[in-house]
Amino acid sequence: MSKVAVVIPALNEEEPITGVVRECLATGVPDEVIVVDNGSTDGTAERAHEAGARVVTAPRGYGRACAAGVRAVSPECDIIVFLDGDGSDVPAFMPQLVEPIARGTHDFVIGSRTRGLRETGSMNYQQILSGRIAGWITQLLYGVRYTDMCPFRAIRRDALTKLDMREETYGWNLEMQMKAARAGLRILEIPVNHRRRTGGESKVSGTFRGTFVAGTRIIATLFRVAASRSFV
Ligand SMILES: Nc1nc2c(ncn2[C@@H]2O[C@H](COP(=O)(O)OP(=O)(O)OP(=O)(O)O)[C@@H](O)[C@H]2O)c(=O)[nH]1
Ligand SMILES: [Mg+2]
Repeated sequence: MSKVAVVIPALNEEEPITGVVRECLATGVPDEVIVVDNGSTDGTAERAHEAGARVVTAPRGYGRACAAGVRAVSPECDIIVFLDGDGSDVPAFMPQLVEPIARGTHDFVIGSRTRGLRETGSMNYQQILSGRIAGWITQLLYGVRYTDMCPFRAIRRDALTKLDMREETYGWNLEMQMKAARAGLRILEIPVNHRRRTGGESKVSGTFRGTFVAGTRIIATLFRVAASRSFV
């Protein structure tokens, strides 16, 4: 029987985090939910803990938070699910993400928000387009086409370890997709619904600075991973 850990990076998400953790637990899928907080100045950590999550801390940065969450996963968990802490991902899709891995047919199952139902305003034009372009590039490079850089995803823990993830900020998601494709993992993309964040403030797509910083980081990741010779 597979055991599942959920890792949620969260920075100043005191409003949405309670609902996110509760919705994850309500699916009955996770054996543990880990919220990774790095220097939130609000009640994110307390709320997450009250809702039933284990809270760990990490230095600032989306990728660093995800990596710290992975390190904190209990040894018995063999599947790791990632999703954002802002309430925009819909945890009810977790069984569909996890099942192909638990059944042994796939190693990496990623949601696609562009193929699912999207609440109006939940994704902007740049996010939709950049996910498509990244998918065309991975198809050219590795023969795997994604339609989104969706943060909601599940992966076999031992497969993730072999990917040797390095990205410390917003390139983390794309790095995982590229390395999973390059490593020949058995990959499945499924449509997932997407909502607007359920409270709090945008750190990335909702601000010009956030979009610029994340976009730059994502493009740098694309070149770095594509140019690297490692085949893990
Ligand atoms: N731990 C941690 N979490 C982060 C960091 N930056 C962003 N996050 C979390 O990563 C997720 C994605 O950030 P968002 O601000 O929602 O970015 P977005 O989805 O592009 O923008 P929205 O339109 O607001 O949803 C959220 O759960 C954030 O709390 C960080 O430096 N550390
Ligand atoms: Mg968001």
